[in-house]
Amino acid sequence: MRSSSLMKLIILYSFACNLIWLATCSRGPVTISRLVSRQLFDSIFLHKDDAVCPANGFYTYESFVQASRCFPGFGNTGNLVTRKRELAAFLAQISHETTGGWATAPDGPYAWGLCFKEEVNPQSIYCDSTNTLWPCSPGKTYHGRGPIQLSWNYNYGPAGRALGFDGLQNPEIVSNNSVIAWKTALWFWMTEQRPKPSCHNVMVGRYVPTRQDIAANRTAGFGLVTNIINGGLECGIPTDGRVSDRIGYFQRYATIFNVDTGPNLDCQYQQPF
Ligand SMILES: *[C@@H]1O[C@H](CO)[C@@H](O)[C@H](O)[C@H]1NC(C)=O
Ligand SMILES: CC(=O)N[C@H]1CO[C@H](CO)[C@@H](O)[C@@H]1O
Repeated sequence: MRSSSLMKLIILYSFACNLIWLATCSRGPVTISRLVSRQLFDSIFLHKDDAVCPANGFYTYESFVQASRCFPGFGNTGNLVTRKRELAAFLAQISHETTGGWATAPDGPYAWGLCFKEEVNPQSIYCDSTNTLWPCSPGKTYHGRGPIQLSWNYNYGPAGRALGFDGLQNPEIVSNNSVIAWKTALWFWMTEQRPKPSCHNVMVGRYVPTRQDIAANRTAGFGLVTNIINGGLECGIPTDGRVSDRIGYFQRYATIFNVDTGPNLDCQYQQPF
């Protein structure tokens, strides 16, 4: 068999496996509701459905639970403390990404997660044109959308491929379909994108630093997750306001879940990936 036909066969095979996964995953077990009930969820996101929040009505508890069924390891790996800490870290990072809070906001700055579904005033269309694997579609913009504010063609492309939508031609679906929006956030959280580890593996103690990671001070902890998400802009610099906002959310949620945050909350001494 010529190697190009073999390549096609492999692609077809992985595509078929992915279709099967997609078709069955939405009927997977519901485990996340054991850690976070609707009542607890609502007490975490006190203002997400306020009229002033552009995302009001969008990020429902039901769609979060539904999306989590495709990621059975999420909040379901390790002992109870580890599971709660991972969930608190995830909810904290998406809260910062979508925050509507400010220093003197009602109920404090960290009660305003999930206020936005789309980036306000994007400064670019987030098209990395050097990326030929995931080429941008004309007229489309890959600015932040959804709980994790998925950005860039090289994230929309693979997220869509994994989750069953055309991320390059139809990026808008991430701000139009709540279950897909949650799935993109969980996909980002669970998926290793080398040389970065997955956020999930960092929070459940499965991160194995490489020699480069050790030289760059990339030690496990919430700060490393921040580094994975936006380290290029936020890490390796003295006290960044965005990093402190992420930490503030994490501390509030860790208290709510009654777990400690673990070490290395900050990434100011870490080099970005
Ligand atoms: C690693 O962290 C220490 C402080 O803990 C800092 O002095 C050093 O410059 C850091 N190294 C790198 C490569 O950033
Ligand atoms: C029906 C609906 O919600 N449409 C929205 C889809 O997303 C785009 C932007 O990403 C919005 O402008 C539409 O209003």
